[in-house]
Amino acid sequence: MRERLEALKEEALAELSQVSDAGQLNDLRVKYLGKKGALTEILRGMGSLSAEERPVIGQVGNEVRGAIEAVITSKQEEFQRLETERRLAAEKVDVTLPGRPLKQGAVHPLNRVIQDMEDIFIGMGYQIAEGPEVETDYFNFEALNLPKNHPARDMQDSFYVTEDLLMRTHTSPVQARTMKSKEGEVPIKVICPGKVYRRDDDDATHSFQFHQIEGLVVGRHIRMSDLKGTLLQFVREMFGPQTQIRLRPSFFPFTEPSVEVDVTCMKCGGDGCRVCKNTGWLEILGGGMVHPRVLKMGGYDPEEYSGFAFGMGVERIAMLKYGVDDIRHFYYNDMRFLQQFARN
Ligand code: 2U9
Repeated sequence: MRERLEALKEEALAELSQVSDAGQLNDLRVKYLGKKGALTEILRGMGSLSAEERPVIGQVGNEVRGAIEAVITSKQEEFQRLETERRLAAEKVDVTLPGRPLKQGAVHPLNRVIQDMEDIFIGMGYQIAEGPEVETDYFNFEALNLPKNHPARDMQDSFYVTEDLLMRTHTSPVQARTMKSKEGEVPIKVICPGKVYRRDDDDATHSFQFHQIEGLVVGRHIRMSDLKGTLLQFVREMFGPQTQIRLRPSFFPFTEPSVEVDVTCMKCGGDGCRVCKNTGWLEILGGGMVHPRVLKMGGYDPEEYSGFAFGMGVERIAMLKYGVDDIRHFYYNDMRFLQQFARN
């Protein structure tokens, strides 16, 4: 029996020395050391041994098992090491390679114009107010002196959500809400930037959705000259210190008197060109003294308080400032267009 065990050991070690992968190694473990393996098979014959021989052969059996196991373990470790080396080589990263360049984003030109305008008005002591884009009939029209039969309330001109709710057609309801929430306190100095909606066919100068910035000042002794000075300061910071303004009489339901405001053409400096249709002026603003009825509905006694308001379209100003000839460029998100506004 001892000879058979020694022979098994020699055979196993010889076979193990030829093994080239973990699968083969496991097969040999089963073959020699498994429950139904060759070693067990031989040791099963121990029953026929004498009491003296049994522990001796048992010892030899253990030595043979130990020798085979030792080789299997060391082979296993070797295969594991090779596998780790293989994986490390395969997954190697060259940290010295230059990185892939990340494209840097840029603020959208409309947001940039809004930010510039906000900065100018903040510099004059204004606060920024925002409000909902889905508005009630009351704040969008009624509180702004646009009564029920007013043509601007035509269903055809606005996006109605229900009979009483619509997409706001201007940012003026934000000022109306501001007055209500201030509960008669003065002064009010706010600008309201945001999206507005008109039911219109899109073309080069119209969009069903666009942006406005409107302003409202309410206090004691607020006069038309305050509006004029404010707007002059604004356009000089926005378009350059040589910019002039020109006020023409106009009409809005929420202001009385009302004005349309022209600025020196920023393309030709006032000499006359294609952009200003040879007038030297561009119309970019509207404004006026807040209508007494609007003050009253906002909770301010028009005998005691007065105010001015103004409004402008962000797209129009951005188009004039950057020489963009089609409003739709702002909404296509074409990188070739947007990239031109990146600050380097
Ligand atoms: C309240 C009181 C008065 C807001 C005003 C304008 C004149 C105006 C348009 C210019 C071009 C908007 O983008 S545009 O279509 N706006 O001319 N907006 S006064 O007057 C208000 C608003 C709210 C409570």
